[in-house]
Amino acid sequence: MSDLEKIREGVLEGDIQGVAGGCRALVAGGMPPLDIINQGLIAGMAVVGKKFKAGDMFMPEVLMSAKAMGAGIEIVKPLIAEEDVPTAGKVVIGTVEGDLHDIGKNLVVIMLESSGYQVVNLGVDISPREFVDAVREHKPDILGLSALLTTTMLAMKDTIDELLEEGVRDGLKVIIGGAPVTADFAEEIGADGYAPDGPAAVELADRLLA
Ligand code: B1M
Repeated sequence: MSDLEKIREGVLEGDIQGVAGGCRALVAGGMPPLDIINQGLIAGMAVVGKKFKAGDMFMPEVLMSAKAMGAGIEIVKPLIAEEDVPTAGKVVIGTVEGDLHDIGKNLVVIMLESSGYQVVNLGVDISPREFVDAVREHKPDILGLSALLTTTMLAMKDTIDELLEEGVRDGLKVIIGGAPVTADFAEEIGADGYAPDGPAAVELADRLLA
């Protein structure tokens, strides 16, 4: 097994020590940091996403993989200039107004970051106005809205309406998720897509930005 294969395998197995040690060894051996990230860490995480979708991995294992990947990134990232870090795109994400649930949204953030996205996590109870301000400030490719309550789902529509009214909807992809949310609801409120979980959110983001 090549050293990069070991990193990919370590990410898949959620082997934090193994991935960290493997990355250190590759850095010491002179491998370019971006190769370690792209061909080792991100490639490993892509397999994790596919296995989760196929039902061959479960969320706790996915989280361990994300942690292993994070351990590797911590070692490699300081060695590259910030602007050279590969980014799949920028995502601003938050839980909508009136909703304090953030466990699932934070899992989605971990998955997006592990897959190369730069993520600005606004937190919970974010008003339509705050989302608009964040879009103006951070200029993301994607805005992610999370809601766990049937009552706060409606704030997703308010947020999209506010984006339209404020003229910041053009060129922005809006994705939504959370237990009560469906693909039909996404269509109804004018979102660009719905994802049922973290790996699906990554797949959706990749598809929307392709
Ligand atoms: Co609340 N709660 N809660 N709660 N809570 C639910 C959601 C509920 C279904 C429980 C129930 O009654 N069976 C119910 C909602 C009923 C409804 O509206 N249909 C409910 C209620 C009623 C409430 C309160 C109103 C209770 C009260 O005070 N009377 C209150 C509301 C507070 C508020 O938000 N204003 C409340 C409070 C809380 C706590 C604060 C105690 C706590 C939240 C802690 C926190 O998040 N920091 C809490 C919790 C933990 C839950 C349950 C038990 C678990 C939610 C969770 O974390 N799931 C939940 C019951 C349940 O779901 N079984 C419940 C695990 C998480 C990994 O899954 O969040 O679905 P999930 O995220 C998934 C996907 O949905 C998706 O990916 C994630 C990862 O796979 N996803 C996205 C999520 N966001 C996404 C965004 C995307 C894409 C995918 O793109 C942008």
